[in-house]
Amino acid sequence: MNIILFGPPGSGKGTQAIKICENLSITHLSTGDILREAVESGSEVGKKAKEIMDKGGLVSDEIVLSIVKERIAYNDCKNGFVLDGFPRTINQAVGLESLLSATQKIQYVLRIIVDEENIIKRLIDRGRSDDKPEIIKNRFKSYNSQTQPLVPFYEERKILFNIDGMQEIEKVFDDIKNVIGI
Ligand code: B4P
Repeated sequence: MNIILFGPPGSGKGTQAIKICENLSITHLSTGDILREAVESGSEVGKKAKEIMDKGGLVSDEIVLSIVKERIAYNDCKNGFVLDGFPRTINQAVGLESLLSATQKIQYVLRIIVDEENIIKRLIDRGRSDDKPEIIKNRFKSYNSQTQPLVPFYEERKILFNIDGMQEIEKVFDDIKNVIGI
């Protein structure tokens, strides 16, 4: 099974991706985690990414697509994967369609819905380096202008499913299990 987890920053994509992957024994691909690892390693990609992530912007489509292209070709993705935080722009979504092979179709795009007030509270409580009020504001701006347009894109393909993300973690997971039939 191949799944995309979609939603605003801090909606719980990473939290639910871990649970889905454990349950189905499939691979978790988080572009946020991969980019943070690149930042830690101090690589050229990491240096470019850090500047943008520190401001709450989106890393370039070119960088993100090349990371996903490389990673999705690994053997551990053959049985299925959860894309967590990718795609985040129409360009990335179009790029993803062209790099998936005929046997690697996306079956579900799960859109986790949480309102802004709840998210701000969650992120402030988490306290990651990009969870500061000014940066969170910019992450929302990026989401609304660049990522939100993916909703009609996936609605047209009839694979978008809305999940109420303002419930306890286990309840959110129960709703996901119902949608994907596990
Ligand atoms: P990400 O790492 O994707 O992070 P996120 O959107 O903030 O978090 P997520 O939705 O996964 O929330 P989580 O489960 O952690 O992105 C970080 C940055 O990387 C971006 O701003 C961007 O710069 C860059 N980037 C990543 N992908 C990119 C791409 N494709 N293109 C360009 N740039 C990209 O949950 C948050 C908190 O809420 C946690 O503390 C969790 O415990 C809590 N929580 C979760 N579910 C809850 C629930 N049901 N109730 C209460 N709390 C809950």
